[in-house]
Amino acid sequence: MQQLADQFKELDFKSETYKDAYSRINAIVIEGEQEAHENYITLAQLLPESHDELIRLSKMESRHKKGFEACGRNLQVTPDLQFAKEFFSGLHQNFQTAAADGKVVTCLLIQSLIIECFAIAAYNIYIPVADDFARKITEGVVKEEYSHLNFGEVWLKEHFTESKAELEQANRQNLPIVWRMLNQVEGDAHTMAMEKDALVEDFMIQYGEALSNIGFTTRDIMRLSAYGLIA
Ligand code: Y39
Ligand code: FE
Ligand code: FE
Ligand code: FE
Repeated sequence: MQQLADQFKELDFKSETYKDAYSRINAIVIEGEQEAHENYITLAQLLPESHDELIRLSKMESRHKKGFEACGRNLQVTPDLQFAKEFFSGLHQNFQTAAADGKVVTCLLIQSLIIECFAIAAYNIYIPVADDFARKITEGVVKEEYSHLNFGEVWLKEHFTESKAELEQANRQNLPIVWRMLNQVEGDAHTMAMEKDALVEDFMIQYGEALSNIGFTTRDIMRLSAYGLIA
């Protein structure tokens, strides 16, 4: 009943409650897009044969960032970028370490699978409850996120046999971090009419599909997904 009541409650985008939640969620998205931009530049260096395509993806990410900055300005919200940096620090650190070790499979799992699936889930859940300005921006962005996820899927599928062990290990290390991140923003997401259950469900569908496209069996996917639960 509470969910039904929430669903029909008008969202007041100008209220202090909404804007306070937005200052953190909007910052997370801006910081996420900035880090995604940097991550694709790093990946372009690690994968010379896909250099130009990855630079193209990195440029899309900076356009996404600009779009979401405009969404914040539109609501007269100042993004809490310090909060957002801390929010991403676990995945950021793991990506940096993997890149320094030349572990491209781990880098792709973190950015092109986990972070892209997180973005797709969040944007899909946000679109129906966004203000008109942000909805149009987010609709354009989410289409491109699917192409980023696709890059990771295609590369990892082509290198599945030799990547499998590293993918399992990177999944075990990073999936629990995503669960902790979701728990951290559950309250703010709720204020914006985005329910955690819906975010988790959408994330697991995207991530499970991606693992299946890469070559994992249903049995593997169940096992890999279970690491989210122990966060
Ligand atoms: O590839 C991308 O563009 C991803 C970086 C952007 C991350 C978006 C993270 C969204 C999480 C929002 C959490 C809301 C509950
Ligand atoms: Fe509620
Ligand atoms: Fe993006
Ligand atoms: Fe992306």
